Amino acid sequence: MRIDLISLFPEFVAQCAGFGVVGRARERGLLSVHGWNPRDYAGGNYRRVDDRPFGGGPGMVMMIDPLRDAIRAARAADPAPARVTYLSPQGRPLTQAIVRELAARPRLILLCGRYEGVDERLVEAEVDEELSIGDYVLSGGELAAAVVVDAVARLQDGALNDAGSAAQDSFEADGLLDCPHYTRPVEHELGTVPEVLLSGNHAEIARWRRRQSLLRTRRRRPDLLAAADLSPEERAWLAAQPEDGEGTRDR
Ligand code: 9WO
Repeated sequence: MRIDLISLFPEFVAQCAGFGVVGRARERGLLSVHGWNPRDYAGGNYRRVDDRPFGGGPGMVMMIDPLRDAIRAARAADPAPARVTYLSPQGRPLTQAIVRELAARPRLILLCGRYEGVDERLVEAEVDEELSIGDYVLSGGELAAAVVVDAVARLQDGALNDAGSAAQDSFEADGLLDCPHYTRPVEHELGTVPEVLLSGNHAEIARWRRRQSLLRTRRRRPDLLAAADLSPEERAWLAAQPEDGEGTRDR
């Protein structure tokens, strides 16, 4: 997959994509990340990319032409057509289902705004979809773009060392939260590893993990539970469990 970033700080996102699973995906040639800085396409002695908002008010708005020329340069760098995705709080909320859809495309062009935003005419003419990573305001779209890059990179074939690990993600599998994890030592002053995990009985372990996921999802994210892919047996089992089935900590 090829990802083009339109950003005043493209190296910021590229840096985020330099470590761990994403960095390895790039080393393995599964992913390339290219930055396009509107500043490089801005005219005049001052290379202006922003100007004051019509109608008044605080802050600045990103001008059309430097952004449009940067987007055109990114498009022209590869013959494959690409949609332009704008990261903004006004976008469609990002989900793992959308991540899967993005990860299957050959190319992404991610547009990162700064200041108070981008001239709406540029959005109308060039942007194909708007995505939000959550209901909060950042100082720019770059961190949101880095989130998208990370989430799609790990789904590229061969990015994860264990082929099953992406499929085992609870969101991937069925829209449930993940179960708890434990490693050595078995006995610790903070507690003991649940016995079932030491039993070697893989069917029992799978059932325990699944039930932990169900309890956790009900306690922490009942909204997800409503949409999750549960069997009638699982729904019945869960209904029979007390509501405080996941310990007493309030989280
Ligand atoms: C700035 C601002 C100032 C006063 C009142 C409201 C305001 N909204 C914004 C604003 O949305 N600024 C954005 C900064 C302009 C586009 C890029 N920026 C951005 C993207 N901030 N947060 C995001 C973002 C992107 C994706 N998901 C969550 C947040």
